[in-house]
Amino acid sequence: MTLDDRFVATLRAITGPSGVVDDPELTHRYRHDWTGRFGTDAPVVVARPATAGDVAAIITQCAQHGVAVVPQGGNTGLVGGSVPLDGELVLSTDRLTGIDALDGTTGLLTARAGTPLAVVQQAAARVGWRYGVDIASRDSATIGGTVATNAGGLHVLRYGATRAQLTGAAFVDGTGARHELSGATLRDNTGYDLAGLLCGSEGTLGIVTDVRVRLVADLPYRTAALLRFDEPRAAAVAVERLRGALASVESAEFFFADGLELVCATFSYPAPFAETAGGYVLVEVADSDDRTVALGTAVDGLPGVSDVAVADDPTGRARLWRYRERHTEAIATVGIPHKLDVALPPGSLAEFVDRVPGVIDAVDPDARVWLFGHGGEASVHVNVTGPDAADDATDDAVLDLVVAMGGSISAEHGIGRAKRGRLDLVRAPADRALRQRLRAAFDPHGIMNPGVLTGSS
Ligand code: FAD
Ligand code: 2HG
Ligand code: ZN
Repeated sequence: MTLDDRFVATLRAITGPSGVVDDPELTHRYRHDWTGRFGTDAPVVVARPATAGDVAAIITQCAQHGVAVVPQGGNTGLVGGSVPLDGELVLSTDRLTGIDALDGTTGLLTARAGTPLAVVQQAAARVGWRYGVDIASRDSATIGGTVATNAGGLHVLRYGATRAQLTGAAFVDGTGARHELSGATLRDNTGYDLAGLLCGSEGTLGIVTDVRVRLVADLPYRTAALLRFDEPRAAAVAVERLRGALASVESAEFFFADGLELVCATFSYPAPFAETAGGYVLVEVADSDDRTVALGTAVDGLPGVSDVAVADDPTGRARLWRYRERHTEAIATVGIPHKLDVALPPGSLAEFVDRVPGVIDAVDPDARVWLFGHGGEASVHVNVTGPDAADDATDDAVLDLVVAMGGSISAEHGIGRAKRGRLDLVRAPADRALRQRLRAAFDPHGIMNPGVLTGSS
């Protein structure tokens, strides 16, 4: 059904006048994704409920009238899953904000879904804890969005992705029914883990309205080291070794000289070393004692290291991290990127890094390839600039290589619209059918983000 005036009036009656936006100038930011690859110029209606009760009332109306809904948090997703490309209603969580419970003794925190991740992190720090997930989009990405995508990021190696932090959640399913999933305990083994199921559901099972997470200890000693390798391949081999080298490793990231040069040119940063060539590894350790010496020993054991920069104070560490964290923004200045966020079986990162440029060159010799990511877990962000936004040839070539090597077509960003046609590569028919039945159990009317994970959820 189209969103006619009568339905919009119904929404306004639920949310109040400021809770519905349909002025095209004001809806622009809800209609286009962060990458610029996915978006629409068609008229769009955005509902901005301020309470979980209003979310339930809106979804009830949508279910009754067959109106499809795209949930949206910070709209920083990188797979086109948060924008309304087929006339859906956008349900934004931007008024569902705030920390509702925070216990500095037990390390449990409850936040409303639209709360920015950075606000959750700061709240945890105020009571002497940390939140285990960190991503560069922390200021805009919401805690609900990180649940819906099962966001990974920079500390997965030590603390796991979002699913590992979640002890409970509240959500509204596709019929408008509200569900409270406890979360008052650190352990809960009473049957199906429904909160865990919401992680990575990409808005297809319902709207997450509240999130309960466990916090992690705030470790006072933290050291980061940026390593340069003359040989790019040596960096890819080394970054994978760091996972087992030290118990205190929190991040093991990698990138290459072309990405570093682009970051430095885009943001006018000085180069970290006299020479810019080869591959780079950024490793950070954290513990209750200083682990700098142990980190030095681990680095000494890595073949091919040619330069090292170390920092153990917040400013110095941030100076090293900016070379890695700002890749996404820097690449966006080159053109609309094709983003393939993939994982390889452990031990095969170097082989993938060797092979992927040739595979892309064979399809599009003018394309530029940028490789970086969470190398400690063989998780790679293959960014391709040059091909038209709608041209999937290079995407397909990269994903075919990943599948041939036994990898995963998404390590952390999800499937969204960008990869929905490729899920069949990695899911057997019986598996796909089971997932469809599960989806239908939460969303019997098929209104929840129907454009993502389609056909193969
Ligand atoms: P949105 O983009 O608004 O939505 C993402 C998906 O979740 C959509 O399918 C949407 O429908 C659904 N959704 C959103 N909120 C809800 C809700 N309350 N209930 C149900 N469904 C909902 N991701 C990583 O995993 N690791 C990274 O390191 C990382 N770094 C990034 C760096 C940059 C600079 C940028 C721009 C993005 C990065 N991302 C990363 C991607 C993105 O930030 C994450 O996927 C994030 O979790 C999305 O949160 P969001 O609130 O912006 O969600
Ligand atoms: C990161 O690790 C993010 O920096 C973004 O997941 C990756 O831009 C990308 O492709
Ligand atoms: Zn990432």
